[in-house]
Amino acid sequence: MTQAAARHSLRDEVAALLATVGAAPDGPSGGGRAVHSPLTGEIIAEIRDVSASEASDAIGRAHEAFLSWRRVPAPRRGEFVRLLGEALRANKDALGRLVTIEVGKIVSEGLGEVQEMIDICDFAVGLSRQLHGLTMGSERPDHRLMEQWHPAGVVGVVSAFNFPVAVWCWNAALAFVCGDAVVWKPSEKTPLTALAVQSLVERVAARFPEAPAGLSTLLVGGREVGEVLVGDARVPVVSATGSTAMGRVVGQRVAGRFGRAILELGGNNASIVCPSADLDLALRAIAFGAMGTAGQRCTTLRRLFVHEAVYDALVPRLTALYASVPVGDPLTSDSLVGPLIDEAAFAAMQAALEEARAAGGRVHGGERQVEGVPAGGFYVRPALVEMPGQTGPVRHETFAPILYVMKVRTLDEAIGLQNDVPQGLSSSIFSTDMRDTERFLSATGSDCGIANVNMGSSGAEIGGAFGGEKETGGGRESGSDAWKAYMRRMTSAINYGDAMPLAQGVTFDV
Ligand code: UN1
Repeated sequence: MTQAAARHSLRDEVAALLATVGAAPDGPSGGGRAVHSPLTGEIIAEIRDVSASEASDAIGRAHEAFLSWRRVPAPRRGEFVRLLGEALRANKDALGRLVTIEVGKIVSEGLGEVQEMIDICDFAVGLSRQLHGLTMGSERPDHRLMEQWHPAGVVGVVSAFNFPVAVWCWNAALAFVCGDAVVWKPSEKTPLTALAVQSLVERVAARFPEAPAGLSTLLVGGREVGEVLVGDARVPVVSATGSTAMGRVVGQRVAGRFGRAILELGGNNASIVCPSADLDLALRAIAFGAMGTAGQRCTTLRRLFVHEAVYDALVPRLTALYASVPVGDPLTSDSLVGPLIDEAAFAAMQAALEEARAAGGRVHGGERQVEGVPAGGFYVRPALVEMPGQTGPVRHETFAPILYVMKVRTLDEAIGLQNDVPQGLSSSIFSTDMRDTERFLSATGSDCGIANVNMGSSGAEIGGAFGGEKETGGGRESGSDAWKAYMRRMTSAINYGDAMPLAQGVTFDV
């Protein structure tokens, strides 16, 4: 096939996939935003941005939708999410393939992302019958003290390119069962998967009598559109995923109007390998954690602390894996590492590697790969960098497959180094000694939102709360009781007696 023919077919395939999920190709098309596939760099669609005033109008409609959706019983809202999960199941292959083409993930990870959406829908369906509050014993006679959770309002979701649809679904599935409307601003780099999902939601909503127009809204656009969403007081909850720089702006803006921000920002995730570790297992977990999704997960493993007793047994094997891992077209089944999202990501990776070299790092891999990969994409060999210490680029998140490896002498030293960065998302330990693992999970261990044992830092299940501390932003999404952030809590004291005793023994006899 000639290159021109190949180019033509990728664009055609995207149009066909969008049609499969019912997204009208003439939706917001014909506009000025060119969407590129990282596979080849080619333009796969052009779509139109919404204007700031269109965004504001859409928020108004979402607010109206909330006013009626909040009256629909929660289990019935759960039924809506169940149907969304069914639609996702039916369209898993098409949507997963679209994720691969728009983001560059390998096929298995594209499908995994859709599975994550299905999983959170299932979770939310169950949750729709468990939006429970507490009843507390009152200190006053003939009184009851209780709390209820009520829908919060419009939830704004700002999502990143690397999980273009799953992270929306973490937020949206919970928000829908919680009685909220959702307004979504996806990454500028990945509007097509968002269009596809929006189309599925609209199809479900069209068959669901209680679903009001405006329950789920997609706002394709750039920074101005995001600013409208973040600044609008009709949006009480803003859930934003992306860089720490973005989160710092969003968090302050939302706090300035007393809204609630759920922030899921940069990670600089670490694993510790102890002397007792199962090295075969550790090797596989580290490989997926550091190289999976071409190092473009917020949970990607970026720092590895290896005890000196096992350093020479582990690191040469890891280096050999790095040299042999298949990099290439993510649509083919033998690739494990697809392309970076764009040229800027490649440039940032090269700059970080330069910095690492200047700081005394020994770099294995990291160069652009052009042989055996589609032309036009930014395919790189994953880089493993043996560092003399935790300096320079090791302290930052570079969204690329770079693993910094450092030798440590004790677990205390490893935990200290692990925690001594501004970010606090995910972490893990490899050890078969329960004293190591319990210490790692204790209050004096990992300071991250996620701390795993004998597994990597990435690939969390939806059942747990997801998020991290410090510059990661402190928000929690997905499972456990993360739903509470999408509701408002009402505390009520009820006096069913004849007297009117005051709390704290206060007297006020009028
Ligand atoms: C992200 O990269 O923003 O834990 C989300 C994981 C995935 C989600 C990552 N379940 O790696």
